[in-house]
This record gives sequence, C-alpha cells and structure tokens, in this order.
Amino acid sequence: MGTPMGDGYVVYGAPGTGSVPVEAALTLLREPYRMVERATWREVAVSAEMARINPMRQVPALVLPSGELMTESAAILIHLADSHPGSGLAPGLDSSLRPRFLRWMAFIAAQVYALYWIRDEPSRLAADPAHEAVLRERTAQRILDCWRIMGDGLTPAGRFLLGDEIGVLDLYLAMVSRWGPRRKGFYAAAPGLAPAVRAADAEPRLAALWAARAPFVEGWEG
Ligand SMILES: N[C@@H](CCC(=O)N[C@@H](CS)C(=O)NCC(=O)O)C(=O)O
Repeated sequence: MGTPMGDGYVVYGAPGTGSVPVEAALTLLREPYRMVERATWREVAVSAEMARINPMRQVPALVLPSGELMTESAAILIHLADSHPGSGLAPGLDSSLRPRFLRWMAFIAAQVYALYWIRDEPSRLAADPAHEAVLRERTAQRILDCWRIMGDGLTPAGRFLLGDEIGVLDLYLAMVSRWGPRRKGFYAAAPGLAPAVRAADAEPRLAALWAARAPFVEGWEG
C-alpha cells in the first residue's frame, strides 16, 4: 500500500506504543482517523511494509488530510496541537509556557523515547547475549535519571503539567512513563509529575481509548 492521500488522518501504530498519544490527541480533537495497525517489531514482513511508509520502520506515522506524511511522535503531537488553535492542547506561540512545552516535548523524545531502540532489542548494540542484560539495566537507570531531571525541572502549573487543561505533553508523558522501567520507577523518580500522569490516565474523554489501546490491567504500573 502506498501513502494514502486526501483520506482524512491516517495513523500507523500499535497498542501500547507511541501511536497511542497521537490517537489520544486526535480523540480529544474529535478528529476522525483511520488506524493502520503495524506492530513493526513482531514480523519482518510488517517491518518491511512499514518501511514503505517510514524508512525508519517505526510507528507512529501520521498521514495528514493533505497527504503529507509525518513521523516522529513529538513533532506529530506538536503539529496536531498547533493546527487546532484554541484546542488548549499546547501553549500558543505567544504563551510564556511555550518554551517549557517545547523543552519537555523534545526531552521526552530525544532523551527517553530514543533509548527504546536499544531497550526493545538490545542485540542491536550488545556484543554478546550477556551484554544485553547490562544494556537493559543501564538504559533503565538512564531513563530514571531523565525522569528525575524532568521532575526537578518541571513543576506542574495546575492539575496537568502546563495548567488545568490536558495537553499533548500530558498525553506523551502518560504513555512513555508506562514503558520499562515502568510507572512505579517513574513515580519514585518524579513524584511531582505523578498526579498529572494519573489525571491523564483518568481523563474521561480517553477512557475508551486507554482501555482499548493501553489497558490498565493488574500490575500495569510495574
Ligand atoms: N523517534 C521515533 C521513535 C519511534 C519508535 O521507536 N517507535 C517504536 C514503537 S513505540 C517502534 O516502532 N519500534 C520499532 C523499531 O524501532 O524497529 C518517534 O518519536 O516517533
């Protein structure tokens, strides 16, 4: 399948992945979208198919109604918020919160999310199988250090990270903080951010989406 065009939003993703905050943002925006399931890490064929859309063979990818392809979760979330001014999903260009918003969106993407390329498949960098456990442990420590730094550097401005309205930064953090070393480690490293991610988990407009795409099953927090 080629890149769909003029077909509304098309999200390439999979449950529990970086596509979920994108799906959540579209849900809050009440924008209809078509979901294309691509669990790229499961099968070589799916990965090869995904490469035709995103040469990085990763989800999320988003095709905009214009037909333009976007990859990179932070860029997608920022664009969705910015292209719906008044949605409250991100501080506007003239807001004093804008630098803080951009800083932590980029921080989650570059400092934390990028480490999952290693964590999800340590054999990509490990010299031998024994080394894989070392990479898992060291990347877990690095992620917790990042959460500590984010927790120390960002004081929530309200119920959510940037005020009393949920935004794409909340959606992004709520998802990425669920991955290994998982939520319990995150809560301990960044206790000040815990209420905001819990508020995002409990957002009523997202109840069905979280249940379907990232269910809160027993022990999910780690
Ligand atoms: N920089 C990308 C990273 C995306 C990413 O790592 N996605 C994971 C799923 S959560 C994936 O597709 N992994 C498969 C792979 O990297 O081979 C982004 O922010 O969107």
